[in-house]
Amino acid sequence: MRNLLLTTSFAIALSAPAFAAGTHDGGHGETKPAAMMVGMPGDAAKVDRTIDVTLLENDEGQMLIESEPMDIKEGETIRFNITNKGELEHEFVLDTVERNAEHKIEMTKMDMEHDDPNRIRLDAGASGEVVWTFANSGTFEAACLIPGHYESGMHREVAVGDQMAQADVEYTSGTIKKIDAKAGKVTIIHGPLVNLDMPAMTMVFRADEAMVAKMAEGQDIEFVADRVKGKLTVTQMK
Ligand SMILES: [Cu+2]
Repeated sequence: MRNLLLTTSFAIALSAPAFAAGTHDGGHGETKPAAMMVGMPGDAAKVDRTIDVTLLENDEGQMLIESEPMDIKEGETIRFNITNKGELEHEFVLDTVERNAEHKIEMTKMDMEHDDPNRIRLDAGASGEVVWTFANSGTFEAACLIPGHYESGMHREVAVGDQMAQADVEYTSGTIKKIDAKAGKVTIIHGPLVNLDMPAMTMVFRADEAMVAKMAEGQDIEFVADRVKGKLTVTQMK
């Protein structure tokens, strides 16, 4: 028995992240690191931008985490504005794919309601927020770890880093349909926007004054668009 106990606590110690220098919370006896790979709790007064997130089930039996692509710059503090529009309880957890997988297994053994800053649990119709600072670049995950939900589709990639910006920017062809110089908006009929994970369509983009000055309605362009302060914006054009 004594041996078994020792082995168990040894296994728990091993599974904790190497940099777990952090605080202890009552929870389920696990050491909670102050700083996780995915980052740390953000300062609500220093939010860089807000990402709206919807948790829901659909008629096809899928459960989804819907939002704009979670492409985040290293060091950015994001307010995830989360609404459960489903009929079931859901949660939103930010972590590494590996740790989510571990916690998912724990959740199948016991449906634990955690109170950690990287996660929130919402009743049907409820909304809430998670403010998080992404300190490290890498690929992380937003997920619902309630048994069965992850498998039904409740996970979404969170890409942190400027790998995308530094990679060869891919220009997309488009035709300018309409310009609203005053509002700083242009409507572009465009091909697929790979970096934004968007198919070909006609869409309104923001463009600054200098960019608008180079544009004319009916003009065929090659351009790059990205999210700037949450708005789709033409950042480069040729
Ligand atoms: Cu769920």
